[in-house]
Amino acid sequence: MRLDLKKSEEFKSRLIKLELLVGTRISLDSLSSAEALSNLSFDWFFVDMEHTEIPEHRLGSILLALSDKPCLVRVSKNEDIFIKKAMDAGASGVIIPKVSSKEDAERAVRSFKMPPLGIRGIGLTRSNNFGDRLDSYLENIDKSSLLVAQIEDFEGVENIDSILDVKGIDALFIGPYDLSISLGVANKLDSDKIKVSFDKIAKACKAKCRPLGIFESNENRMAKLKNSGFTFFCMSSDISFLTNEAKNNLFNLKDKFKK
Ligand code: 3PY
Ligand code: MG
Repeated sequence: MRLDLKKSEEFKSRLIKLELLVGTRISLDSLSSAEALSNLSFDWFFVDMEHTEIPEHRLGSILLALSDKPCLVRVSKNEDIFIKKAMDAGASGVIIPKVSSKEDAERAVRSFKMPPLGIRGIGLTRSNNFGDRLDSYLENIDKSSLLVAQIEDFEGVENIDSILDVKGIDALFIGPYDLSISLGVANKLDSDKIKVSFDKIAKACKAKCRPLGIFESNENRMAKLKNSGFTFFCMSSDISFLTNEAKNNLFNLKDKFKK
């Protein structure tokens, strides 16, 4: 299949223009479920290589199954090898977990950008149709690829302005669960400490006109977050859609038989 660079360009431009974009998380190592979800009207996919069992060698196939839609791959670690392989496999961009400081952000940029800004090497891979359109890939690389830093600890919140000042960081994405643990309020996502941190991050992003994303599935909470400046959302995940639907059906069925 020919990878369409236009879709990545369009996604980046919509994200930068702070349009509301809703995606979901791909956590299952299943081509069928990825393909089935890609037929729905999600704007993008969060392909999670950090907290899933998807093996590195399956990433290319998962991206192919999702290939009508822009995919941001959350790499398992802020390391050049993972970033390079995700981009080679045809990702529209990468999400880097746990960016806590200016140095972490600079490290990610160095791995993501090609020389002279960084060190990413080029191969004849799916990203450029195995060399067939290498020229246009290289010409359009800045327009069509996204680097997203995940903020998920109190250091990241403290250092938010210096992280945003690192040239090459296109957007931020909050990891609420890790952040809650780091703030000493594990899984208490409604706590004041979390609210204060979200506010600080949202204000910093607004001041610098940068897109801000988060995991959120609840419609009302999403609306509130949108009002405070969040623009892109990762709603639920393949595994949650599966288990929530199973739970509801089972509950309804058992309820009926009780009557
Ligand atoms: C977080 O909430 O920290 C996450 O990264 C969830 O995957
Ligand atoms: Mg996390």
